[in-house]
Amino acid sequence: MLTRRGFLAAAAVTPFAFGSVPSTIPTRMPLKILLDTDIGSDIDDAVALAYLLRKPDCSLLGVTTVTGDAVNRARLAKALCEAAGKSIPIFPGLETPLVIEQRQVYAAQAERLTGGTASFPKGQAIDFMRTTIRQNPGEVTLLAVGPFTNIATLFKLDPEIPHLLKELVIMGGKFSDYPTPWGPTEWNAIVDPHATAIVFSSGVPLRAFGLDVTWQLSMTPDQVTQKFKGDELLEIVLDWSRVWFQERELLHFHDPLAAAAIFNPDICKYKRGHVQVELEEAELLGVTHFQSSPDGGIRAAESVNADNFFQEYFSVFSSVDDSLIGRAF
Ligand SMILES: [Ca+2]
Repeated sequence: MLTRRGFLAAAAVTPFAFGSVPSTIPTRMPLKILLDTDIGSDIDDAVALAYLLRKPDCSLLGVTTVTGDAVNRARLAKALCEAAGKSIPIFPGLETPLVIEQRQVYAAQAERLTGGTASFPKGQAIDFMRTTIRQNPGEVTLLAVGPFTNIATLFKLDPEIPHLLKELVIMGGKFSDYPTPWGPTEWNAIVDPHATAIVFSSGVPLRAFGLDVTWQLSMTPDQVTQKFKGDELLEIVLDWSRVWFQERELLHFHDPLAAAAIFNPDICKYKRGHVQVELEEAELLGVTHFQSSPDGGIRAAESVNADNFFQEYFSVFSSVDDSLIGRAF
């Protein structure tokens, strides 16, 4: 008979041998993640980072920031990492798009930060990503949830990187006609359209979560206030969300969906195809034209199970009221 001790030992060695194991035991080897983020503008980057920091089988190898005010974005990331008791390498990245003017200049949520100014390595974000991926060939998932300037620059600098990644997972683009307020455009894709084009044509194993799907996951300020209480990280995010809610009525879980789907891909259904990025028509720069194809290298989310997403997201925060988990908002 298998004793509890034997069960735990066996589960640790052969993690997939059992249908159900205690939640304190990782059910698989930690996944190696690099996060590239424009934390500090939309609040959802912080929501995603809190999840990654609490996810037991997430090995967060580092955080790079992108778009204007990159140092303040790094400060925000550092504040959450430190609150989680984790020492994560953080590098401010590129602040200017490859060709066009920067439209995302400030990290507004940095006004909520207290304490002194931290210092960060300067001009090393791309080298950091490159070195980390080369040291872990085939093992790193690069999660990009901001405009793609850093990623495109990395791919241009070292064209082998797309083939050394386990996967590039992005929040960006729009891949159906699902109604959203800005027509066919999506912010991450249009802020640096030339970078977006480089990423989609790189040949990297790419899973994309577009605005047409992420738009379907949202909470009101009251719901956020209710749900984000009881966990230190979520309470920090709740404080920062007040800056966001000064101008917006909802918190959409764009970036958290991409993060959660790394660990639980079945939250979404996907369609395979090719993406061509608009670089000709001035009004449509950065629009992502999706074409279905069974041999396409891009998997774009085409639907999301909201109940399953919220279940996965809040499951990592042990202090959140279980009775509220699994409700779609
Ligand atoms: Ca973002």
